[in-house]
Amino acid sequence: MSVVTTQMHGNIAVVTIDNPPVNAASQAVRQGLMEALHATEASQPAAVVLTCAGRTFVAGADIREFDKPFLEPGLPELLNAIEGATRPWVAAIHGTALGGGCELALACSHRIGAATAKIGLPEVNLGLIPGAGGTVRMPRLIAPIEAARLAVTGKPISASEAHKLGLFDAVAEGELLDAAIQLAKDAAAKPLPAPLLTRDAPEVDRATWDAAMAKLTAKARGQTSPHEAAAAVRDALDHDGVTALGLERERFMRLKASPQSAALRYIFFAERMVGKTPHTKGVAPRPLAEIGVVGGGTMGAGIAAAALLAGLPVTMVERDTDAANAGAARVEGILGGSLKRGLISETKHAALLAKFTTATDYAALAKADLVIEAVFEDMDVKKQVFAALDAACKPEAVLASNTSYLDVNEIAASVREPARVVGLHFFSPAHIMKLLEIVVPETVADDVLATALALAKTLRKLPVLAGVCDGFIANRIMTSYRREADYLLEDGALPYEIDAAMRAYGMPMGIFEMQDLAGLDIGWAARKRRAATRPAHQRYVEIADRICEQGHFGRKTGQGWYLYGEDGKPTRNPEVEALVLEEADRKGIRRQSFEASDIMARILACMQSEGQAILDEGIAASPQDIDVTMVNAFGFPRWKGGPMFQRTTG
Ligand code: 3H9
Repeated sequence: MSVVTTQMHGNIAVVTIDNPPVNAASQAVRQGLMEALHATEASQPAAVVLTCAGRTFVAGADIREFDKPFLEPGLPELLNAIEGATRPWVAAIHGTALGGGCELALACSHRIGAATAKIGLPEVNLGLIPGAGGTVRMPRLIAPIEAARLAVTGKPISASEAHKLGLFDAVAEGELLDAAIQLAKDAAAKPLPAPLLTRDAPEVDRATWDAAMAKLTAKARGQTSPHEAAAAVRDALDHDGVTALGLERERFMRLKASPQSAALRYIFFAERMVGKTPHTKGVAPRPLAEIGVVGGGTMGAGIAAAALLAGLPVTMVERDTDAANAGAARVEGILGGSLKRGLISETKHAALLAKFTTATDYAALAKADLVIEAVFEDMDVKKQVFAALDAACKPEAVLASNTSYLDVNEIAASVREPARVVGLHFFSPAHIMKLLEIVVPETVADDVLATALALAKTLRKLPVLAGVCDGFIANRIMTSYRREADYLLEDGALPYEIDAAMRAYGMPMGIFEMQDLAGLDIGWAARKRRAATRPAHQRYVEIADRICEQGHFGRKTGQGWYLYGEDGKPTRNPEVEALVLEEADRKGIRRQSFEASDIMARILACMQSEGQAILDEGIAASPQDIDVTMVNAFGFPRWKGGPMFQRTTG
């Protein structure tokens, strides 16, 4: 069947695109639309309604075609032709009209959205700018700064906002198609609006514009596409429509060939690939109606809040009433924050709290379908919790550990039915961080794994599957490059230099700032735990231990790798710098100076060799699992794809 079909509804032609899953504007769709345009230009219906089958309006150009030879007709030519139609074209938008889909809607003479529709120009997230007139037509339809906001931030907007801005002519109250046909009939009775491309661009004062763009691009760090998008919209204001279209095209083609766009497209598909495993193909997950959480500390409370915000009832168990109350206060704090920021309504806030209970007896978890343990990182403590869960929970309940390092095989072996144990490693703050490492013990049942993946989907998390080893994917690699950063200290760099090199590379934070933020005591405890099993030949740097021995645990004690004043800003810590020199001296190391690029080369090489070891041992199934983890757990710059992707680009 053709991906584009036309049917008459009275004297209105309804053109439908049907190209699952997201109606991407593939060559077949472009070809089909061009034919539909020619046919309707010949048959002259009163007007044309353009709609999509399935879950969404066109969600963009077909990104998979970007690496293949180009095939006619191009999207820009098609959209110019649609804009030149002699009959009104009404885009009837449901789901998400994104990128090329939004540009297609802009080429139509009218736009109507379902109340739940979203529209936007997310090309920047793929290292691109809109390439089919989005930066040129949008500022000729809505306020130019709002047009730039869409193109620079890549964030889609709701139907009501689109209506308010003038991007939608109407929001459908009932059936979208009926409302679109009505709008088409009304449009047919009036003169056609002038094509956007032929309109004059509004004047925007240069200083106002520059200030607005500086604000919009402030978070771009090393990513170039947001700056390019701002410049493209500016071009569109400074030139006539046709000239601006040519400039936009040149910019788009240059960016499409850029390493940043290659990396961003790679990570887009990688994020959709991970979390898929042949083990769960066709396997039904177990029910997930009630969740239990053991432990009300930062992690337990974050996990409970994440589950509540996803609509799941949660019972939290703590060892005594005081701890349960403290856990409840943490959860309430998180939900209160969501209310304050307008993310949830008063009614929803009250409904979520009504679904939350605390208890001090494991018997309260008797009905839970899945329980996540988030207690102190100690194998004996974990085993005690699992023994209690084994006794209290129903036999089919899934038992999960939020451990970030410990041997989940050993935890699984400690219960009567090891097949129901899985690792669910959340990242802090658990209600915000998208990544969820699903740690797969040898004994896990396929439907338990399917349940863990189903939970990730319900919580809108990004699941990555990891095998069992010390630290799994994320913390194993982090431990390894933290160690390399320690070697760099002794070899000649100072903490602030290493952090600056990492930030310059595009990480949000350096490794030492990050440790100060998390608390140095956590890593210290882990190092003490591993001391007995550390290979004798392994180089060991004692500087972090020395800092901890003095009671300095980072930000929370006002001192760590850095000093923290009243304003909380880190400043260089001379004591630490003296300690670094002392340690190097004690070991007889001749310190040398490092450029930022040398520092990053060593850290990156270390991430890559640990990543390769993780692949060789089968802990991660693919380089994509490692890259998605590094980008989402530690802010490895998305526009560099991840450490493993960097190997392929040289
Ligand atoms: C563009 O338009 C350039 C133009 O300005 C100029 C051109 C000249 N192409 O995310 P999901 C696949 S650039 C190909 O899991 P959801 C996706 O890989 C584009 N494939 O679903 C997945 O495949 P699989 C601008 C695509 O419901 C499946 O569809 N547009 C595309 O969570 C389902 O995707 C964008 O950047 C595509 N464009 O979210 C929008 N999009 O099943 C990108 C998706 O094999 N897309 N696939 O794993 C999205 O943001 C989300 O997919 C969307 C749906 C919100 C639409």
